[in-house]
Amino acid sequence: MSSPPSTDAINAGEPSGGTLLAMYERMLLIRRTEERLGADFKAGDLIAGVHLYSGQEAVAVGVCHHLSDRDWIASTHRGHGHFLAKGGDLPAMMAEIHAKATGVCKGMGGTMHVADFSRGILGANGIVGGGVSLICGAAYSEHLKGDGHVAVVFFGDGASTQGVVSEALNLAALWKLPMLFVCENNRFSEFSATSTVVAGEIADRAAPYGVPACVVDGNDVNAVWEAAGRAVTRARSGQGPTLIEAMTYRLSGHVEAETGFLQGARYREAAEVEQWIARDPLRRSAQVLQARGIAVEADLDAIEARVKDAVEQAVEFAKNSPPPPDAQALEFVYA
Ligand SMILES: Cc1ncc(C[n+]2csc(CCOP(=O)(O)OP(=O)(O)O)c2C)c(N)n1
Repeated sequence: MSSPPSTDAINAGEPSGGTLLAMYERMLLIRRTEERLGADFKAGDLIAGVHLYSGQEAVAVGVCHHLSDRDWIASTHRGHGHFLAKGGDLPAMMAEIHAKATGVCKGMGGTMHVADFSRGILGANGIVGGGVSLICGAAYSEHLKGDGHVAVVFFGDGASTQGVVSEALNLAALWKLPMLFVCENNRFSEFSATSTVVAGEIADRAAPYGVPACVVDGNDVNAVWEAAGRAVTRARSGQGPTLIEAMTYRLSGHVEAETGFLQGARYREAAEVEQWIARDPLRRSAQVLQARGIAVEADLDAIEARVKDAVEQAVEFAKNSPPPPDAQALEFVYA
């Protein structure tokens, strides 16, 4: 399920009906995958807590729809959505999260290290801000090759406070690296509201380096697609990096292992969550598809059935796969 580069992306303007449908299906695949992982974690079927991407799907999908396997992404601890949006293989990711030998990293990485270099996926990352420096290397490499490929880093509002973001903005601007900085402002850094840990506006951090920035509705896949299209075109043509701040909201807890979400040590109000559920990127995308006559309910039902089947098959594959052999424990450790 690799994402081909979208031709209408280059022309900017409105995404075609086919693009809108494809983006909807990819977002749904991410949502249903995350819901299943959440349920499987609660059932005790996973070996580690998972950081779910539910609610933020429009960001990864709107950006990655412009990318091919030859472009690079670096992700965060909340990385399943980026992996799938970039065309990563769902069964291989599922097996990885289940720590199985058939996993995309042979079961050695797990949820926070899903990576597939053959698809341009440098991986999820447990180090907050870690992807920012990694992607600079990929962008520099593409800059030297000059083939028009780009490198995109996704990072959170919490990560925006890391010094490495300033260093990367400086380097990317100075060397005109073909790069996108995509900040997913989901309003929380673990259990702290962004307003309590981030000074000023994140998008404003680009200006001192002469890097253009924009703020988009991160729950509107069309808006993300349009902003990303402009930034990718700019990067591919050698004009340098762009910072996109996508305003969004995570609909799950910080990590599935947490107990504080809306109970106990409550850190966000039910009314706020309800407001964001009303702005669910999937529901909005479905409304656009129907309002524009691109899809009727039966089409959406068919997509839902296809996605459900794909998730089910991936889980079966993961559960029926063997664990890595003991002898593998010391492999892939040293190069
Ligand atoms: C360098 C580093 N510092 C702290 C942590 C602990 N930590 C894990 S997730 C997280 C919050 C990250 O917030 P944000 O970047 O906004 O991403 P979000 O979880 O909202 O997607 C923190 C502080 C870490 N993993 N790495």
